[in-house]
Amino acid sequence: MGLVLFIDMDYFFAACEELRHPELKSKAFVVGTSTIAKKEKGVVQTCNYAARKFGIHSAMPTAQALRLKPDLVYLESDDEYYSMVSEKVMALLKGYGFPTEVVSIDEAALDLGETSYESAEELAKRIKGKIKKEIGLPCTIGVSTGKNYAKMVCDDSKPNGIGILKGEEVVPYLKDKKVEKMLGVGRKTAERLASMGIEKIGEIANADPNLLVERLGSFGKELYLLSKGIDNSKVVGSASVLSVGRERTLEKESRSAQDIERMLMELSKEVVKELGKQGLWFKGVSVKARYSDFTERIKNRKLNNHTDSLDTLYGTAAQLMKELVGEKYVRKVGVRTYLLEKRAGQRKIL
Ligand code: TTP
Ligand code: MG
Repeated sequence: MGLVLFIDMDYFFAACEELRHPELKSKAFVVGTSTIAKKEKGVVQTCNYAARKFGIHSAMPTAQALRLKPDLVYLESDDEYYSMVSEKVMALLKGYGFPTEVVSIDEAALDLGETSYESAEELAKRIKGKIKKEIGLPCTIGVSTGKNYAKMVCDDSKPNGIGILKGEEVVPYLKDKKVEKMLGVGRKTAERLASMGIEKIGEIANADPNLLVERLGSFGKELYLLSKGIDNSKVVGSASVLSVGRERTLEKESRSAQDIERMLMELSKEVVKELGKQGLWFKGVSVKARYSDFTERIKNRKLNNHTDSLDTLYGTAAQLMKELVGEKYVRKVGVRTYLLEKRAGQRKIL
């Protein structure tokens, strides 16, 4: 049986804070994006379990959290630090050698391939132990026949747990769950389903698949299959190469858009060719200008989707470069792609 292991760090930002401030462990505290002076204006990003006991949770206005627990400790979010800890966790996970998808800052999915539930559970225990020992953080792991199911059983096993959901248990397990529990079902989809009289996942399984497609497009089909225990989602292993780029000195220093754009096209073509060779596509574009006084400036843009299109790369690079070309003469230009992923085929739906 092909199995997926899904891991989600427990109360992640707050756990990172406890790691560097152990004295916080005994106190109820929240992490939020506002400064301490304006804490009442923001929302809670996350909080430790001591605060959760008072009903405080992610996305709650901080002002409300303070009403529930007046002596609540407030910490301002430190994204850079959490990203650094996240990178350590992800590197540890990738070290096991399975295709590994970094799903978010504190979640990842590992494609274990054909294996038994016993070996998967054994592995889950080892991973959990290693993250605790080497990084010092708690996590929860779910194992099932697909990414969606593994994530759901992971959520249900929180905190500090391991949950195994076997293939034959999936359908009964889903039956009475709210549709929102399914990955990708947000408020809008939930509302559309509600208008069809569907609130539980088991009701999706009994609905007319054609009607689901009519109302929800191809996601309707996917949901229908998921509700029947068929999870076609793939674990998309992230690329080991972090970026692919090219840079080159202009024949003559220039501030003419035409000269620079010609070079951008040349570089973009080379980058797309290299990406093609490695079977990658990109979501981030970055350009660099080095000026005649040897100073440099870089501009980045994140696209909405991954792509391998030369037009998109060149078009984005040219737009970004416009912001860098002005008074100063440019000597050298660079085009770089990042947020790379192995190119996926069309998402497979039966
Ligand atoms: P989650 O994994 O959803 O939450 P968590 O790790 O804090 O708690 P749990 O033990 O239930 O997994 O999110 C990961 C981090 O993302 C979380 O620590 C803070 C951040 N986050 C926000 O900034 N805003 C939000 O609304 C949520 C839900 C999370
Ligand atoms: Mg988490």
